[in-house]
Formats: sequence, structure tokens, C-alpha cells
Amino acid sequence: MILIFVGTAGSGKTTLTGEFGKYLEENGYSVGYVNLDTGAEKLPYKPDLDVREDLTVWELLKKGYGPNGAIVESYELLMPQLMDYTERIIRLNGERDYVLLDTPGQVEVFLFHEFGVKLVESLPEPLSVYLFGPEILRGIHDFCFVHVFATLIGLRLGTVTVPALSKVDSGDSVEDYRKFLDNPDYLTARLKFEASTQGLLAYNLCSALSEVLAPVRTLYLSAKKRVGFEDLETLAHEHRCTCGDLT
Ligand SMILES: Nc1nc2c(ncn2[C@@H]2O[C@H](COP(=O)(O)OP(=O)(O)OP(=O)(O)O)[C@@H](O)[C@H]2O)c(=O)[nH]1
Ligand SMILES: [Mg+2]
Repeated sequence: MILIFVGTAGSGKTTLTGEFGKYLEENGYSVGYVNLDTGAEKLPYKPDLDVREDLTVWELLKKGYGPNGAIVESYELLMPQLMDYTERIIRLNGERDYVLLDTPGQVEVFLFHEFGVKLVESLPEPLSVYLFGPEILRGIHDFCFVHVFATLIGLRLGTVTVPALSKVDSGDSVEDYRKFLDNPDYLTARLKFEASTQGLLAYNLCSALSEVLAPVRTLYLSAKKRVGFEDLETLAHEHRCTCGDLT
């Protein structure tokens, strides 16, 4: 069972890969770890496959690339290795109960570069987890945004994609988020009263939520406090059994 943690820089992908992996191992599962981030410094897990063995962003920075250029170029240069990585991940998946993929800090590199898209489309039924931190939930329209973004990730990568609020230990009460994230009808009703352009757009998008969006539930996770790990494990198990319907 392959789980891919995707999300914007600092959303908690690496910490979750390490902690959720540890949790699974403590519960008797065998776990494979894959680091796909050429810019990662320290990892809280021992990777079975690490793209940094072939290339790091730091080497390219020394050669004079700017930070963004170095990241993009690193995946360009790793393209010849893609088939080998894919085969190794598939082999690892055959040997272990779970394989956890930690993806690049910059989500756009993974979603827009051929490296990420081609890699994921060659893997057997992976489940993507889209991580977003509480800091992006500033207005009601943002609750619509995260659902739509999770759907776009699924569309781009061709995977079932679950939205997951990360770092739930660090902010407001999760219940305040749940009422918007778990209940599309409530969210739409509230958006109706938003006078802004964003509010109107979000209302139109979210009115169609139940028809357009994949039937998945939202996860509430804290890697630091191990919150929501059982839910993630259950969801992964359901995905393995049903391949898609995660209502
Ligand atoms: N409070 C809290 N902080 C967290 C949690 N998970 C990660 N963090 C912190 O968030 C920051 C980023 O965490 P990472 O795991 O490196 O996030 P990432 O998405 O891998 O980051 P990049 O690879 O740089 O994009 C670190 O300072 C972590 O300690 C969590 O569950 N709760
Ligand atoms: Mg990371």
C-alpha cells in the first residue's frame, strides 16, 4: 500500500512520514520509506530510497543556480533515473505492508514537473494525502479552496486524494474547522452570505461540491501528538479494499 504525502512547503510532510511510519511499525506493520525531496536536509526516518543519493539541490546552488531554478533543474537531471526509482518503489511495495512517499517541499514541482506525475502514474493504486496547515484557513472561502485543491491534485496525479488538516495540535479547536470541512451543505449555506468576489466564486464552486468532488472525508492530523493516525490507517485500509470510495 503506497501513501504519498503532498503539500505546500512546511505543511508537515516529512514529520508525518517519520511519525506515521513509526506508528505503523509499532503496530506490527513493515514500512518502506522514500524521500523524493532533493532539497531535504535532515530526515526523521531512514529512507530505503533517497533521491539525494543521486543529486541534491545544494550541489546545484553551489554551481550558481538560484533556489527555484536549482529545485526544478534537480528533477530535470533526475529524469533518467525515474524508471529505476519507480521499479524500486514497486519492489518495496511488494516487500512491505506500507510504503510512505515524502515529496518535495515545493508542491508545484511535484505536480507540474513530469518527474512527479510520471512517477505517480506508474505506481499501483497509491493514495495521496494532501496536507495543509491551519494557517491557510483564513476565510470561509478557504475551506472550499482546500477541497478543490485536493481534487485538482487527484486530477493531476490520477490518484484518490484525501485532504488532511495538519498540525491540529497548534491552533484553534478542530471542531471550528470540522463544521466547514465535513459538511459541504453548511459550508455552502455560509458562503451564500459572503459578499466578496472570492465568496461568490467559492459559493458557486462548493454548491457543486457533492456532484464534482471525489467522495472522501477529511483527516485531522498532528504528527507531533499522533492525532488522527488511526483514522489515516483506517482510510488507507479502506482504500486498499475498495480502491476509491472513501466517504
Ligand atoms: N505543531 C506542529 N508542528 C509540526 C507538526 N508537523 C510538523 N510540524 C513542524 O512544521 C515544520 C515543517 O515540518 P516538515 O515536516 O519539515 O514539513 P515539510 O512539509 O516536510 O516541509 P518541506 O519539506 O520543507 O516543505 C517543522 O518545524 C515541524 O516541526 C505537527 O504535527 N504539529
Ligand atoms: Mg519535507
